[in-house]
Amino acid sequence: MIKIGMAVLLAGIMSLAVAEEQADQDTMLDIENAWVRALPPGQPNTAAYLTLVNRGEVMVVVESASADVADKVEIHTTRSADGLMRMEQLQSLEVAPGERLALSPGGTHLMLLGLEAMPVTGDTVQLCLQLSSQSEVCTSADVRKSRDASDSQNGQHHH
Ligand SMILES: [Cu+2]
Repeated sequence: MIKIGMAVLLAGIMSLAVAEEQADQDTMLDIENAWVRALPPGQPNTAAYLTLVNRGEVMVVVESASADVADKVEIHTTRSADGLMRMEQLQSLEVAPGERLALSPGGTHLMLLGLEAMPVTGDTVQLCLQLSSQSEVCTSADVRKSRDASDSQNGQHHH
């Protein structure tokens, strides 16, 4: 009886070790502080913001994104050209090992296009990022009208 117990335990430890190894080779991308901006109802699109943290040892490339409330999600960045702020689509986002990449108002963001309905404050939106390693990382994003107090302590307000 004792022998069988040990064998089962060992098998359990070994499969755990294999799973961890695969996670290391794969990607170690964390998503923090994800939120979606609640705009007035009727708007077809809105933006989502989040911080990507690469805790692994290889470059992580985000190739696309999706959200449960939108037809399509694009990666956008904001550039000023001739005094106007314009959004441009990016094909991918690269996060180097150890890097924190913040997507925030006025800069890079995820654009949620073709909303079924505008999410409202207090809702959560399921956001997923598809990586070049063929894996997917998901998070639930809070819906708010603007950055919360802890985010606005740097004194910047972008609209
Ligand atoms: Cu945009």
